[in-house]
Amino acid sequence: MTVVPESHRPWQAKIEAFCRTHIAPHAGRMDREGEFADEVQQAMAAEGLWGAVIPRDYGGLELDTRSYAILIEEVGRVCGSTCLMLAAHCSLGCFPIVAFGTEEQKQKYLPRAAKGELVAFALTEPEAGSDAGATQTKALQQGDGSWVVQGTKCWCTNATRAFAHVITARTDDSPGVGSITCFILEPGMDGFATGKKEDKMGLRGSDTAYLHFDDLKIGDEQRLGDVGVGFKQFMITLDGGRISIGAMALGLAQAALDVSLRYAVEHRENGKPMAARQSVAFDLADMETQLTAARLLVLESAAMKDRGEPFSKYSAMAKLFASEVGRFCTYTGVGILGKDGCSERYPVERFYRDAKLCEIGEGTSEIQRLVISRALVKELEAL
Ligand code: COS
Repeated sequence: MTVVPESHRPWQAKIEAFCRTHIAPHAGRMDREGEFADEVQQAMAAEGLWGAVIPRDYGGLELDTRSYAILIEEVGRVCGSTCLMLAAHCSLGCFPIVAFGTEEQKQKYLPRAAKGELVAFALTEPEAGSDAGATQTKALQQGDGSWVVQGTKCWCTNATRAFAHVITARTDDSPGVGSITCFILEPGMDGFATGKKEDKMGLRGSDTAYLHFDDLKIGDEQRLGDVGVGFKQFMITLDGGRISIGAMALGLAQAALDVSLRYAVEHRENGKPMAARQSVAFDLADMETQLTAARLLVLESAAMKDRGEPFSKYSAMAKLFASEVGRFCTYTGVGILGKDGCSERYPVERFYRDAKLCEIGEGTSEIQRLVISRALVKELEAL
């Protein structure tokens, strides 16, 4: 049984089967080689999955947020690297264009994104990580209305594969968050360069690299939203993105439980299945309990988003809790498998390496605690 609502179970079953057939066979190789597989990108494109959050008018699936979270969880259950690239494309790349783009920008970028050409989101910089307001990339407007962009972004997911990048830059010299504006850049533009690729501990098949902008000149039509509202736009974007990182952590946690349970039932010690040993049985029980609680939080924050209710605190709680559950379940899974847990014969060590990154990307656990506690204080002040 599952806490996934009955209405969403056929979708879950369909995606589970797709992932087993088209993604799982490539997951170990992508991790070992540190390279995303073209055939996975193409199979997902044929299924329309890159268009998950794009409206139907632009060729997307226009999924409700619970269906999207289920999609992300199921992809995460077989491959964290593919999952991160899908989540970054949908929640961070496509969402801001859907939410803040002009009709021309939507027509230009969304149909291609829905067909499986990737979109990236470049926010983090060498000196602006958790303090996202410290952005140093600059965009200076010229007399003819065009902009010249100068700066460096790092830890950008989909960096080398994307055909469009949503970026943030400071558009005047004032230090506050009110001088940050979003733009859409394309890799073919003069002055755009992809830099060093990250060699990561986990999610190794995902495409993460630096981006450099050197006197990159763009027209004003590449500006995404009004001047000076970029910080708020990406805070809203990250609110939604955190649901997907929570869902991804669920997928990795569920994958660890799947492997551990089967192992504990099939492997015998002193003539009895390992699952009969109380310490292993209790570990399995804790994994299932924590996983179910985290799934309820992820699904409820997704439902709140769809109902149009304020969900920022809930998505932060979902991301915080699910990513810690992801670490717990994958760590515990490695322990249940023991020596086999440390071997690449079983994927649980990959799930463990992948899960740790869910506690860091799209806002560390400390940032989620900041968002949650600030929301609590605001709620009290509003009484
Ligand atoms: N939705 C809409 N607006 C928001 C918002 C949200 N979720 N969160 C903040 N804002 C607004 C605030 O209302 C404030 O507006 P006013 O100046 O009009 O009052 C403005 O944004 C600044 O907010 P705040 O003062 O809270 O900003 P801080 O600099 O203190 O930063 C944190 C807040 C730490 C939460 C933010 O920097 C953050 O989320 N950092 C993590 C970034 C991150 O996740 N990076 C990983 C990226 S992975 S691609």
